[in-house]
Amino acid sequence: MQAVKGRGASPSPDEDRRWMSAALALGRRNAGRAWPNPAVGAIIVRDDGDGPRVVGRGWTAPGGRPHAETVALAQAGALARGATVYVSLEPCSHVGRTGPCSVALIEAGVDRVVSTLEDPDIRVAGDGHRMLREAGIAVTTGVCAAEAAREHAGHIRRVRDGRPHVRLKLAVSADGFVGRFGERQVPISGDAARQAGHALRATTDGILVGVGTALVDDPLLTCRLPGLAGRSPVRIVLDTHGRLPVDSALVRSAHEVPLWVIAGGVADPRRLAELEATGTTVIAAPLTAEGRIDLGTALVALAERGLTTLLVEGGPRVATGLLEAGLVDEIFLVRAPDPIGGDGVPAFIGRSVEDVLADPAFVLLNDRPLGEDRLVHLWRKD
Ligand code: AOF
Ligand code: ZN
Repeated sequence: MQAVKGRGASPSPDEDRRWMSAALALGRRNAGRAWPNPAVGAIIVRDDGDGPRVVGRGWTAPGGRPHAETVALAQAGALARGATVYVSLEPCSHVGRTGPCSVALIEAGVDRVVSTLEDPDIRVAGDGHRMLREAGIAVTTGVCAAEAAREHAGHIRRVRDGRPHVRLKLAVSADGFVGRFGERQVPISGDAARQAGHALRATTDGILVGVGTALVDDPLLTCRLPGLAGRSPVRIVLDTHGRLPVDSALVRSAHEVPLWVIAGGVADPRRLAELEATGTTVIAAPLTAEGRIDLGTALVALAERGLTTLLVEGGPRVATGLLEAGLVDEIFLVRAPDPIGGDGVPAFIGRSVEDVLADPAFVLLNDRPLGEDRLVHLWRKD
């Protein structure tokens, strides 16, 4: 049977899923730096009767523009006419910093659009799919929807709940400790886990620690994988009293990698001005009745500044506080084989690691070896 030129045989649901997996993988390329936008991927495929071929690929650019579809369409040029476009999130329908992707797809004369989920952004929310259908384009949605919901969890959380998707990452010794009291940066996990941790930094918008961790560890919180140094997330310190020293590794690098300090109204304004003079952004946050920064409000402030995903790397008080407030969406727990013994710092306050692992709010996605350690990956149910 002769296939219609430019259209070919209709792909099977399996083929659709394979192309969509490719689109999702393209979108992942800019995870961690497309914020405030979702990191979307698009792939344009045409079949002139001799099998499918890719004529355009795109992914959301750093800072969120141009959108994935625009990039892929520009690459495909006239070859987009009659082709199928796989896009990892509903194409936008609003006039933003440029015209809507749905209009660009219609004008390019594509035949079919395959997408995953509706974009929860109220400016889109189904309108993109509707516009395409009204223009006579065949639209298939729901392909790889579960994968897309994970991929775009940050965007979805920010749009729906006004806060970033929170990833809690911690490395615990066999006896449940994350460090030793009074000691700086005690090595717990091995090299493979360290590299995976840095890869996670590269693909998350922001990284947060409490000032206690910043004071004890004097961390840099950048991504230090070869070739990925430019992928460091925004570094954020929760610092109620404005105690972060100006000669800390974080502040000294504030001109190279953004540093935001969230301080309470009790902090000395002169200290905060000193921090600002170093290029650090100071964000004022209200305090709770106990005199601590309200974590929920702090997360809202970060989402307002555009962050869609946040990696939390310590310490125990911040981790426990976020868990208790139901503000943790994903947990990466690296379990090392050796005990620390002696005066270890427990991972959580008033809760054991086993207790957190058994928390019914989470499902276990994965528990696998990672070098000499194990990586346990949990995901919040709702
Ligand atoms: C797409 N393709 O690659 C992305 C989309 O500020 P703007 O104008 O860039 O619009 C941002 C919104 O666009 C964002 O909230 C989300 O709804 C959508 N992101 N849409 O068609 C893309 N990144
Ligand atoms: Zn768009």
